[in-house]
Amino acid sequence: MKLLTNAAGLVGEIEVPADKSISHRSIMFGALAKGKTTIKNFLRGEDCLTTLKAFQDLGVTIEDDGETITVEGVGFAGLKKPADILEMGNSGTTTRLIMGILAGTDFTSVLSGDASLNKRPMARVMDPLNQMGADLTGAAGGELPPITIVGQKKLQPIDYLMPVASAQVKSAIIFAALQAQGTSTIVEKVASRNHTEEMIRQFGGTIEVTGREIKITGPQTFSAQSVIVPGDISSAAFFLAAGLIVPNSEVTLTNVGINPTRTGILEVIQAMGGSLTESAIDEKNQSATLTVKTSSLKATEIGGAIIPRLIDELPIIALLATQATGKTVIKDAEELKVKETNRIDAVATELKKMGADITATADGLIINGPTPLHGAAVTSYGDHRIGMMLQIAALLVKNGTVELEQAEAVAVSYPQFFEDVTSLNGGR
Ligand code: SPQ
Repeated sequence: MKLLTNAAGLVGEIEVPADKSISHRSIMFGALAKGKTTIKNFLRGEDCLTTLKAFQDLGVTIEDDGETITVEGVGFAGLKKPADILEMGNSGTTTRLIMGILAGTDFTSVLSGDASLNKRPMARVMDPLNQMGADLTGAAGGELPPITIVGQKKLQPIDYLMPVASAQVKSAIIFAALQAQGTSTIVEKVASRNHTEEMIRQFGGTIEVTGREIKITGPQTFSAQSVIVPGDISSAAFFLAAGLIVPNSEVTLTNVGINPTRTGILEVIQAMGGSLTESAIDEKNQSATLTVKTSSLKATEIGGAIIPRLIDELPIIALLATQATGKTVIKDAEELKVKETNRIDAVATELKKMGADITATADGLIINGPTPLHGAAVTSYGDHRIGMMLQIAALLVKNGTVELEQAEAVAVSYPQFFEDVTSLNGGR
């Protein structure tokens, strides 16, 4: 696909799509609750539709009237053995969280995804769930999907010190702990997004969180809720960046989720000297309107505890750094290597093709800026976030064209992304 280049300025207001992490979890908690859960502003991106379909395959009635999703909850015990392999598509979140749910069933299920998903590490989830008494095995006895889950109705509680900072691993263990008899303690390596913990409370369950320590006593039951999903800060990130680096821009993004476990990018923008204002802050729904203007940016250092709070934004933050004055260092981000693609290598390789001064390191990136970007033939590697980052990079290209391979990957989290780029660019 030929990308939009040489933007004159992005101006206007958009509402970014619904939060992907919360949309996945709203289907899961809706299915596990007793009663009828309604979900408004559900993200109809490919990954969340994968979760929706998987729970239908597990015997849950889920209907979409185009506006509201209705989930007829069946409780943990009401899930039914699927007739076939459960298709996980490109979605790590669906795969890992559902492993924790299926660990406590009385049937066997098999999870398999696309070529990218089937290369992503699963031992991080299989190991603790096996310690709790379930029986999970990967392809050829290893840790890669297809994963076979032999459920165990009588799961044991666990005391688990997490070796990786991961909300998906944490959530999978939490889902299993909710079904176990007794109290489980999970200690996070570094605090990660807490949507699962928040939804347990929203659906009437109990969970104790003290710093990085989480205590859950099972078994628990949930009651149906009305969920309104806020906008996704990870999707907003592309237009926050575009508004800062495309000349003559002023972009306003409404209803953006600002859960503090997700807002690392806002701190980075401030540290880089970007013009960012927050308004219409809604404390209850954890959302706000964010406005950015073209700014002259300075380099920064990003590492340590902030990393899980901006892990999915690092590709677009790397692009910001190519336009900032000085040397930006991103470290402690080795988890980027096991996302939809190796995002450290993908970002460095593709931005280098466009003229950036960027080097991949073992746990991050080093970027010297500012550098003008030029036309090139680039690829998303089938990774939505790499594809969207490259379209924002292309907006800066004055001469030449940018041809993006596998542009369709953006539909995983942001189906109308290219339309929103065009509309903010005055329809051009
Ligand atoms: O679902 P998937 O494919 O893993 O999605 C990604 C993304 O960029 O959209 C990661 F590739 O987001 C993850 C995120 O990186 C979503 C997520 C969640 O909803 O719990 C948590 C993070 O992953 P992890 O492995 O750090 O827990």
